[in-house]
Amino acid sequence: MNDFQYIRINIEEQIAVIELNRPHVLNALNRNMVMELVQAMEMHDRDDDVRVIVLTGRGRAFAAGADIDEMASDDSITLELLNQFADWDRLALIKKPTIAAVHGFALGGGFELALCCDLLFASETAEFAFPEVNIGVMPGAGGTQRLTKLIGKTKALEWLWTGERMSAKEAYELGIVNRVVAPELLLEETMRFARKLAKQPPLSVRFIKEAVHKAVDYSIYEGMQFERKNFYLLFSSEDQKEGMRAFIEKRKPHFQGR
Ligand code: CO8
Repeated sequence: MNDFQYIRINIEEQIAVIELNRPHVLNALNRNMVMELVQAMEMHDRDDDVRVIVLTGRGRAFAAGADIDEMASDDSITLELLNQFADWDRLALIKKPTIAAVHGFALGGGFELALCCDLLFASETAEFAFPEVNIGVMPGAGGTQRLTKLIGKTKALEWLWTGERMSAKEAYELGIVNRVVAPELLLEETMRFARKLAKQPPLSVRFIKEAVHKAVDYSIYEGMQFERKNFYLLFSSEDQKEGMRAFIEKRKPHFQGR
């Protein structure tokens, strides 16, 4: 079960709890971690003994985004050929209910991952943001589409343009988060809800999910193809190189708009 390098899995009472497990880099999402996560999710999706999947992060963050060290020297063509977002597309096809239990940072790709889940439970200390703009890029795994569908165009643009952090309370008020709970109760409360969901008729739960997602996501695929090209394009810019280099060198970036 735990043959994975970057995630840990625990199954109890028909609930699979998947934990992102790179705490030394705040669970920064490298490509292998995402591949493992997709494999694990699909495995549990097909397992009759699992009814709900909970996703959480080990250490002090849920996930601080894509692994900047891994992608800093990428260019547009490498990204197009890698086609990493095909893995993310598979996450959106999971049929069983998924719940993100978020504490600490959920930034960039980490926020996108939380938004891929059906429900989001947050600790009072959770902080959400799309800081990609600060390193000269933009979300690439559905962020512009999913956030906009959830909170509307004007609010989404503000968060995406500024890259500012959103508290758990703000995320709750915007309708992004289902529950905000004390940090020490996050997993307990999430599991309590997951157990309730696991007792519901699985087929009804499955078909309700499918129908609701159709209503929300009808044209998301087209939107994400568009987003992806723009994400790749930014890797041709000097500002992307400068933004990521500055992060790694722990200094302020100097952007020139090219
Ligand atoms: N990538 C790589 N390493 C990271 C990342 C990251 N995203 N985030 C944190 N780390 C590392 C740090 O480099 C540091 O390592 P070390 O100890 O070796 O120096 C360690 O984690 C701890 O981080 P800090 O010392 O910086 O901890 P602080 O508490 O001071 O700060 C922050 C925490 C605010 C989260 C800070 O680390 C930060 O700003 N991180 C980057 C956040 C960010 O910009 N995320 C967006 C990345 S871009 C993105 O997600 C694009 C999505 C595209 C699609 C998704 C594909 C997977």
